[in-house]
Amino acid sequence: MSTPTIAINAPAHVHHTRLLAWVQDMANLTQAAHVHWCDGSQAEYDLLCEQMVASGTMKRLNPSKRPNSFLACSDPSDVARVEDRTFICSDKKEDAGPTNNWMEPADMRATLNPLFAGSMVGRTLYVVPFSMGPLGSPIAHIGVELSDSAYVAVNMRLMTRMGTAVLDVLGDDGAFVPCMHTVGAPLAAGQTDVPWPCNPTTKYIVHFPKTREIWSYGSGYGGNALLGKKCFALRIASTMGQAQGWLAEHMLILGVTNPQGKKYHVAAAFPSACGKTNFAMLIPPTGFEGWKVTTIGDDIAWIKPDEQGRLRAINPEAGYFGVAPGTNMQTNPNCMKSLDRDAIFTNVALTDDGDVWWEGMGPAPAHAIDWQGRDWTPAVAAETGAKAAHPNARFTVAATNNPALDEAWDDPQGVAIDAFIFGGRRSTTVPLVTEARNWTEGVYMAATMGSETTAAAFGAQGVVRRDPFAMLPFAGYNMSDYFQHWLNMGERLSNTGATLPKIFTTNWFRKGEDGKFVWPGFGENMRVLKWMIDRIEGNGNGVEHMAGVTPTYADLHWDGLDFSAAQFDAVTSIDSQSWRDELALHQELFDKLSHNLPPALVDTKASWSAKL
Ligand code: O2Y
Ligand code: MN
Repeated sequence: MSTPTIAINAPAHVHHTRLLAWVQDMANLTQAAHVHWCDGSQAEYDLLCEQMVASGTMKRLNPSKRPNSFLACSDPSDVARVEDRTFICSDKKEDAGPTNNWMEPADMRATLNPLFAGSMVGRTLYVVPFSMGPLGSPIAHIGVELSDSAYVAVNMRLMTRMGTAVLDVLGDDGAFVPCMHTVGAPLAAGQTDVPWPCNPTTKYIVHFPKTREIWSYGSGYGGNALLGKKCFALRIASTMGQAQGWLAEHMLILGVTNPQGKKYHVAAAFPSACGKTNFAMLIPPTGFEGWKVTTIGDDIAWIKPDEQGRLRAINPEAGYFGVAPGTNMQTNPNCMKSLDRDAIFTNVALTDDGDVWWEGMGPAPAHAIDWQGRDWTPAVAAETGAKAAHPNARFTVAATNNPALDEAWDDPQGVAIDAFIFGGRRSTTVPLVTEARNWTEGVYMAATMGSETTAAAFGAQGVVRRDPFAMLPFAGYNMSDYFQHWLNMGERLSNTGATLPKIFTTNWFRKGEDGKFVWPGFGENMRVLKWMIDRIEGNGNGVEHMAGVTPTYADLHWDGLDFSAAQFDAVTSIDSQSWRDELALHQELFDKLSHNLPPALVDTKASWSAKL
């Protein structure tokens, strides 16, 4: 049965035949009531926010406390990325690998087509053209998201370069990644909408790497719906990087300038809950007068070799979608200042004076409305454990609000990377910082990095969950092939004679016998960063051990911090039995990833083992 043709209202200046045909096909498939092409203007943003305030999706916060800011609260069934509903539909199952959900592409299309058919009845389809990376940058790529969520449209304006200028760069025939999104909640005639439409039972986040398409059904939240972020910038982009010889990584990028004015750039991968945004916005502590840390990106890096073989990185995003709980003026002052205005908060609490609050922000208000719209008081919380904010509550804010934004954050050429850092969360075994002796050893360290689970997240506390390169949920192809791609990149670049970035691992989370963290973390991580720079400059010392090079107490700069040699030993010592156990766990990972596992990694493990 044929469906009515929907008027797509394309702007007169759009002559991109494939884009127009795709928008027409998708409008017909979803039977959207209206089609709106986003121009990315402030006026459009303001209007969409006003409409969402009127419909109950968002509340405007008190303008005298937090100008031009809003609170959205999601359906309780729609609060985080859904990894078990995320699929990589490569032609062959082994190309998705054992760490991804897979379905045969034709079967997945047969599943999705009836779900998307009529899915936007009664809703507006927003056409959201966006650039991941500075407009026109040789490292950037373009996507177009079609979504029936105004919340997605306004968040995409904060998180990406979005609107008419992107269509201009796309021209009549430019390449774009089609990103199809519906909340999966069509509105029948006369049916009243809910504040957060979504499909409470059916969700699919689907990637087709061969055709570079994304299809997302049923969720309006975060990484499930803002398709430029994890879906495009990591899963699809990692497959593009593999094919084209570049890297799409789950990494922050920061600049660090020493008192002499020399600047370095570091890209760092940390799994969730390891302080990634805090590190990206670090403020050098007492004892580091004259040092400056600036943010290029807080979550994702696209890294391509330039003509000299140097790796140059851009942040493909233009904003931050950070975790609110735990963010405060001590843990991350730059982030808090970024949120003073022009922010969208999702699933935090609303205070009686029209501001926001979350656990770990500062003193609790006497009363608030929690993220589910219920009364919340500290007494209720003490009695029932009720949280005012959801633990995965988020803020969305443009990067330009960050007082520590790097002057090169929008440079189309990107910044030259001097070092990669891979960090895990381990209470034992892994030292505060270790430098890899060569690229292959660095790839091994990154491939085997792990974090201890927290009870809230995974049911069992203290179990080490391997998260290679912090990419476990984000690699768009087989993880062993991804390791090989990193090894190939290293070989290719060293063949050009270029100096490869150094590779380090960090672990800020070693605990003492009292069960408390020993390393103070936050701004004090600057001491570790300085040691890395000393090593890059060839004037930093360290001791070699079975797993790389780690500084001695004397090798770090201690001005301004009272930290004893015994405490330092507690965060850097190598315990042979713990490392034997650790290497046995690496073997478990390698057994799981045995298909195409690079032999160079097996050899590195053997060489570490032989040194024990
Ligand atoms: O739960 C979500 O949808 C967001 S997950 C996220 C958001 C920003 C940065 N990183 C992440 C992540 O899971 O790594
Ligand atoms: Mn992330």
